[in-house]
Parts: sequence; structure tokens; C-alpha cells
Amino acid sequence: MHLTQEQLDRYHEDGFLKLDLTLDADEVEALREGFVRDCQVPGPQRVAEEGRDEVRAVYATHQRRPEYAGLIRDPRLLQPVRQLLAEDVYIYQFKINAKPAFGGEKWSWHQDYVAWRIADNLPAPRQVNVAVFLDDVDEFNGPVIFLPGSHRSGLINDSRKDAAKSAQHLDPDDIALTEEQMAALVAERGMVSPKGRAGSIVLFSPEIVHGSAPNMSPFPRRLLIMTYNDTANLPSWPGEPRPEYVVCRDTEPLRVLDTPFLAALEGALA
Ligand code: HL5
Ligand code: SIN
Ligand code: MN
Repeated sequence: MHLTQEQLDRYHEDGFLKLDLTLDADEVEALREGFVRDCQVPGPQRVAEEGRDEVRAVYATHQRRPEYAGLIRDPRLLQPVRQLLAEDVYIYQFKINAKPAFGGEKWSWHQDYVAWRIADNLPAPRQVNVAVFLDDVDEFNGPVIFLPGSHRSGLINDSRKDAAKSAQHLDPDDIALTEEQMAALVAERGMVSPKGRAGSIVLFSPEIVHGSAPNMSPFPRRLLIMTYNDTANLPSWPGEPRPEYVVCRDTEPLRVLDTPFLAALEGALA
């Protein structure tokens, strides 16, 4: 459950790390089932693909679904995060990007921390993103593409467009890097897109440049991204705060479960 020194070094060098472990098939099944149900809950936490009914993203599922409430405390994820960040961490943001088959749209090239500094005055990039594949991810269904080492390039495009793409959240399109910035960075850093079967886990830095292409394949690419933040690094708003579904307000340090989330859930129900 702990990262080796080599894994820690690789995360710091590349800005992302795919774990060797994957969640079990029954765990993936429970998470998918929870997501399908949560997609039926109407409200602003559910973001649609532009001009369509299909779901583009759903926020804060862990506040409504017990599987995900457990998963954020699962030792396989929370231990590595605490090693990388701090002992006291909480969930700052929780989202599932659905990337539906035949038409899930792109996520523009961006750095997460730019969004969170602009929108939430987040003092420092003291976060770790944990991505969990809810579907098999290959070259066809729009995998996330990272520019390795780009988290060490500083904030490249530190401003926001005048018009927002979405009223519900800050879409990466609003803070997208320019073609010139991307061409120069890719020449320097290259691109990598981790693939793998459902249940795979990738950790990534809030400062790494990343994005993903549209999904024209017959397969969905549902991707959970949990952002843990250091409890000593809280957001603040001079005016109206951002909605609670995008920026979670429960900043109590997370306690690590004794067992994987599904075993804990089944134990609680027994
Ligand atoms: N949608 C997020 C938010 O905070 C920001 C993006 O991938 C994270 C850039 O509204
Ligand atoms: C994101 O950065 O939030 C979007 C990445 C993706 O879902 O492809
Ligand atoms: Mn992002």
C-alpha cells in the first residue's frame, strides 16, 4: 500500500505515476453501478455534453454514493497520497468524466492548478489527483495525455477566457494552452497516455499539462478523478464562493480504512 522510493522519484520526475495495482472486477462493478445510479440524480452537479443529453461529467458522487465515500478513504489510494502530500488531507474536488461512446468531447490542454488558483484562490499546488479507470482505456476511447515533466515548467497560461464554456464548472477550455505553447512544450517534453484495464489507477500532479481527445469509438471512457488537498492549504473567496459540488467543504482530515472499500462496505452492511 506504500509507494517505494523509486515510485516517489518517478512521480516527482514525470508528474504522474501509474500504480502496479488495479481494483478487483467486483470493485469496478460496484463503482460503475454507483455511477450509473448517480447519473440519474438531477442537479447542477451533472454536466451535459454541449447540445446533447449525454453526461459529460458528474461532481461529488462521494457525497451521495457509499461506494465512493469508502473509496476516498481506501488504503490503496489514501496511503500513497499521504506519502506524497501530507498526513492530513481531504477531498477538494471529486468528479467522474464520462466521455461517452460516439461523441464524448475533448478536454482541452490545461494545468489544473491554474483553474483552482483563479477560481478558488487556492494558495499552493499542494494537491494530488488520483484517477481511477471505470472502463478499459486504450488509444481509441480518448485516454488522458500527459506531457511528462511539464509540472516543472511553472504556470504556462495563467489566465482565463472572458466567456465561460460552462456555467457549472470551469471547463479546461477556459484556460487552454495556446497552440504555440503546446508545440514548444511537446517538442521539449513529448506526450504519454497511460492505458490499462478498468480498475487501473494513475496519480498525477495539479501542475502537469494534460488533456484528451474526443471519443469516436463505440466504447465509453468513464474516468474518476479525486483531488486530495493538504488541509493546511484551504481555498477562499473574496465574493461568492464556488458551488459545493465543485469545491468540497468537508476539510476534516480523512481517516484510512482498515480494509479495501468494498470489504468495508460489506462489513458495515453485515
Ligand atoms: N473543472 C475543474 C473545476 O474546478 C477544473 C479543471 O480538470 C480540472 C481544469 O471547475
Ligand atoms: C480533466 O482534466 O479533468 C479532464 C481529463 C479527461 O477526463 O480526459
Ligand atoms: Mn484536469
